[in-house]
Amino acid sequence: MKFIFVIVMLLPVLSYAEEGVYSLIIREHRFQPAEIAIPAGKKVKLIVENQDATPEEFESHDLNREKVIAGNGKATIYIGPLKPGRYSFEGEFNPKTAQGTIIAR
Ligand SMILES: [Cu+2]
Repeated sequence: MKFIFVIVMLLPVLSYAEEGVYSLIIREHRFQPAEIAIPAGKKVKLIVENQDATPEEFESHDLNREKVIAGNGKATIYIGPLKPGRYSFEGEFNPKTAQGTIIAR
């Protein structure tokens, strides 16, 4: 009985992991990693953690996304489903250094 209870409790966690969650860090006005590979044709969740003290804006014309992330803050951005290809994004407040690419394949 206890064993079944544990499995039921784990189910939401397992399905959450299957959804496809990707982490992106902003540090010293750069994205880490600068390239993220995701599966094409699937909706994915991108969690962006800004470790800088200043705000940054995740901006992507390719992905049609724009979101301000407070200094030392976090934001969740849903992307996709995407066709295979490369999709660039940048930190609009620091575009000289904050550049990245999503690769859907
Ligand atoms: Cu913008």
